[in-house]
Amino acid sequence: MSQVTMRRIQVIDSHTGGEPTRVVVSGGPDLGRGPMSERVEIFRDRFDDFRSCVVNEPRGSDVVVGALLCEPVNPESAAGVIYFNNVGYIGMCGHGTIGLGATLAHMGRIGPGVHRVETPVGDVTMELDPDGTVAVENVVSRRALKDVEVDVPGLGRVTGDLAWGGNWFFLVQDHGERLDLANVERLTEVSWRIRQALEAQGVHTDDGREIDHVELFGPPSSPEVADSRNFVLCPGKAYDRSPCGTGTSAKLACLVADGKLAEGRVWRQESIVGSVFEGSARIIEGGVRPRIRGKAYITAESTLLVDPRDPFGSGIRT
Ligand code: PYC
Repeated sequence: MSQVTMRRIQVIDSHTGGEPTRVVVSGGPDLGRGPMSERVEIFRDRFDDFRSCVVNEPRGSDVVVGALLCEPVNPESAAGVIYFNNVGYIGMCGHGTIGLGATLAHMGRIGPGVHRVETPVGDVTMELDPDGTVAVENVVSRRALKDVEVDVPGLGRVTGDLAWGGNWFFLVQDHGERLDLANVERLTEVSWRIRQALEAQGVHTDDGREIDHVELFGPPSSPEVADSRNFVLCPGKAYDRSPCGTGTSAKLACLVADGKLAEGRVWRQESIVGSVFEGSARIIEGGVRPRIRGKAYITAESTLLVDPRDPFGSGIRT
């Protein structure tokens, strides 16, 4: 039998509050030396097959968030990173940055302390505690619009806030749904319909793009555990198993804007699977600087192999 040369992609997998992150540590495309905002465009234009190969079936699944580890522009940064999912690229990722911190610690590249990470939407920091907990200081987050009304077929009028937390979110409090893991199919359907209605009714981000994350809120499983529980629908229709770092950042921005959360006070956000992030916000010009704290666990170190003859070498795109 003739020998074929396989492409080899080294990855380290982790999960943060149940949500997986797959960090590509070697074997990724060369995106040059520009800022991450430029490199993500090169990634999108020229290497999108690589994205799909790493996170989509048969090597991944709809739930996996990929993180391409990059050489940073500033040598004082710990890393540059570009996050991606089953359908495209996301600006920042909170659970992913907590996973990245755990991964870099696992690789022996960082120790306890504060480390800067460059992302396509700006620099963030991650503070690694000796016990492995990571606190992410996210990009400036803000509420763009309050009480936006949208008519959702089959649901009626839904009211929500539009906020940026490193990704764009539509945050809904009064939806009448049960936020329970047994109800995720219904929650997925409801959130998807809300997203489609936003698009159909021309509710966009302030630079005219589609709002691609929908977040539903409800009471926590217990007031001892958290202040609120959420269900977050991601752009490719998978739901976030974690409380979503960027979604929690958007929530913090709304709470502070409404005078419901004081600067520095801890907000405990529970996810639909029961994991909790601790968040707090510092008020700065243009919004708040959120701090999101959580813990990730390493689940695998592996080498993805891509046979050039494999018809699904670029993953199955949905
Ligand atoms: O934790 O920010 C987050 C996130 C975004 C998409 C999935 N998780």
